[in-house]
Amino acid sequence: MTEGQNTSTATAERPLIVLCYPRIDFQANYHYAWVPYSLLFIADALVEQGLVDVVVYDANQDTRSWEGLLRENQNRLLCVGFSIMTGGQQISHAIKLAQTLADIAPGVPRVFGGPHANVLPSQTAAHPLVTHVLTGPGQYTMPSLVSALLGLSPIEGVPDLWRHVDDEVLPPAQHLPIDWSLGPVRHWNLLPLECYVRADEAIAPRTLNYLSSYGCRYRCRFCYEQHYVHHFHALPAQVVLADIAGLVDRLDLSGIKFYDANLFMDKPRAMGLMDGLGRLSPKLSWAASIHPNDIRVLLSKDPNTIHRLHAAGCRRLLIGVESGDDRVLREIVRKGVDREGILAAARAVDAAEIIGAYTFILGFPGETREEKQRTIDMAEQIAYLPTRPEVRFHGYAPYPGTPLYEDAVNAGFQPPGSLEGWAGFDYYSMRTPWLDDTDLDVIRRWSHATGRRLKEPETHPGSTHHHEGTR
Ligand code: B12
Repeated sequence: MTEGQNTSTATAERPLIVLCYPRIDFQANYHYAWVPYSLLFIADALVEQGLVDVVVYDANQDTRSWEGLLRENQNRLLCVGFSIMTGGQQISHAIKLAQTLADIAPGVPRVFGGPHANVLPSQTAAHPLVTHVLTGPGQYTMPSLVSALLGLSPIEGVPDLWRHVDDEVLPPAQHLPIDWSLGPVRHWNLLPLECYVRADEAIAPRTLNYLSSYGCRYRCRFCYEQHYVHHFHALPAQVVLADIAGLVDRLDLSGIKFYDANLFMDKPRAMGLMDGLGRLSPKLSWAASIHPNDIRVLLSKDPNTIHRLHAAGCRRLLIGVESGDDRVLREIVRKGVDREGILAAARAVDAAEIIGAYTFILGFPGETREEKQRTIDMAEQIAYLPTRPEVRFHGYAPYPGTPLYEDAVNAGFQPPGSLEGWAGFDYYSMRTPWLDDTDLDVIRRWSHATGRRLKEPETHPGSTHHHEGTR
């Protein structure tokens, strides 16, 4: 990143907010660069509010020194926000960056937010280096905190704010109403977008990621999504299309990877989006996540829908299958679709020549060897479909805030008891009582496998940790 590129009209006297996206390890294993949308939405709202300058620091991409940035601005820093998700060592990197800030400017509030903080706000706020935690969508809560820090409104009025005062964690006095609506980004120049445009071999030479909705109405029991927003919030199709057309123009894009948990949650909206994307000129290639049951629903309405998706530029669909066993799908995961439904969806996607990227999970609490084997058999069946879809296995990792996490804890999983403890929680290296050596071997061999590659004798580059997919 080049200095100044992501600073809103800076003036020496204005207070400054730095929003930091700490590094995620294994980034080197991905072929891609992810726009830190979490912080972009917040920075965008702060620019609109007009009270402060804003800098977004993406530690995955930024070439500036963190210490240098803080020292240079220490006299006007109003607060620094850190985004954290569980895993990928992001929490431990956040703690280090917060320590540097505390050393340079001890009085500047260190505000934490993001998926991990949303789930465990009180434990996060209790960490000695954390002064505030804001849960939920930061574009609605952060401007309110800024106004309070500037003395323009009472701190008690800030929704969903947890404060670490002396040795105590004070819970929020207010909550954000659940019926907030999602607005588009207005200040794309807050990030040097060009550095996030990458080639994706299954999509297009100039591909950028894009987020058009929050949440998912399915209730898969291992997934964090249901914890976060409870409701599904989405930008209208027309807004998304205009926004994407602008980005295509500005960045000469040829591809879009949708970040949405499930782009097809709202079918009429998704179809409107699809038709609009199909009409864009020049034509874009794109990829998205879809729940296998949504493929079933779309096909039941019109068997031609998947072909229409391909005609509209859809090149890859990320599909979470999780298990090939009906009991596991029904009782443990509550996936909302059975094995036959998944196989039918996979065949339809294949017939439309869209690349399916299928993910499977092994090692759910209470899963038997036979059930795991059915999953492996089904993955193989899918991997050898004519288009040779991508198939990956992951070990089940209990993420806090999910219903299955409670089951895992009841069945003997011992979760970390502090933010520091969660810093070491790693999705790739974690072991639970439900993963044995056979499972680990399957996960290793299939971590970046396609039907074709499975025929190869062994280790292709990046086989142990590779985990790319639509993400
Ligand atoms: C892109 C992405 C990634 C990228 C991250 C890079 C990047 N720059 O974003 C990559 C691919 C590296 C990644 C990796 C992983 N990811 Co991921 N990822 C996502 C994804 C698809 C989008 C994230 C996003 O931008 N969301 C949109 C923004 C706007 O939402 P948000 O992050 O929640 O931010 C809002 C609020 O939380 C809040 N907020 C966020 N930060 C802050 C900070 C402050 C100060 C404040 C006040 C508020 C605030 O305000 C934001 C704006 O509204 C999400 C799913 C999703 N659709 O959200 C999963 C998700 C974040 N990932 C998740 C997980 C588990 C992982 C992995 C650990 C495992 C995996 N799934 O691969 C790995 C870990 C890394 C590794 N070892 O490889 C989980 C996190 C669950 C949790 N409890 O933390 C999610 C939610 C998926 C899920 N449903 O389970 N991921």
